[in-house]
Amino acid sequence: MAQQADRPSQAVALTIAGSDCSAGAGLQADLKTFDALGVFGLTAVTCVVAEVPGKVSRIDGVDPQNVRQQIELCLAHFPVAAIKTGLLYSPAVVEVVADALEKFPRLPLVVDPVMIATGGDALLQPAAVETYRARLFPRATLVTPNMAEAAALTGRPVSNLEEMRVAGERLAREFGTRFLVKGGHLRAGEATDLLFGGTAVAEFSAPFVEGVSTHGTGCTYSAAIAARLALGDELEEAIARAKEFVSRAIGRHFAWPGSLGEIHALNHLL
Ligand code: PXL
Repeated sequence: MAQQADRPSQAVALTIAGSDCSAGAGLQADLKTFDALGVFGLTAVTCVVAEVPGKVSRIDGVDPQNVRQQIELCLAHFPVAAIKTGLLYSPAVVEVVADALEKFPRLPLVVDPVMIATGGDALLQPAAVETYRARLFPRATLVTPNMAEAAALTGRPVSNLEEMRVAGERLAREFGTRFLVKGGHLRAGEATDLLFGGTAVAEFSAPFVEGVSTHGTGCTYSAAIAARLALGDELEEAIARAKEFVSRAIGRHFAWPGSLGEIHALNHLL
């Protein structure tokens, strides 16, 4: 059926994530990213975080049964073409996410295993890591740990490209899933990420931008990958375009004078 010009159709993506009141990370970053990439974003809220960049002051979980219903309603009523998960907060939420997705085994799923805020505050209940391993990693299309998360998942230090390689290969093998280990600033002037679990390791690099508070970079990156998957990209193409998008969002970040120094936010506007 032809679309009417005044009723355009749009690809739909769902983020299952926490709320960041400062709106640089969490589901707010995901929605801004979906918008910027031309994808209609749905949200299932897992927890509400009172925070500003560098300081988490409180987290309250949403009832897991409510999270389940948010996901089930979204999936029953919208043509969701890709999903990303961000902060899932507790083992019970990880369980209901895995349960709710069982009926949709082919839906592309990007799992950003958010554990710790950029400023160092804990976000995920530690017991949830086991649930991720048992229920969500094997189901994921792609898992996107940063170096700290890759270290937590393997129990070994991950602080250079060689250690990223060892960790990524091990994780991809253990779960039979693609893993994108995000390197941040390792090589002079470059931010390099490595993708495992395919026929060869793929590398994604972009210029490193100095001196920017990068709160929300991981959220934005995984949301952009999910958006591009919803638009029909193959995985490596989706990652390459998402990397470009994040780099631009960092490069053209906003800055405001604040009482404790300058405050920054990624710029998701095209
Ligand atoms: O950037 C990680 C992250 C993810 N999700 C929520 C957050 C944060 C960071 O602070 O608050 C809700």
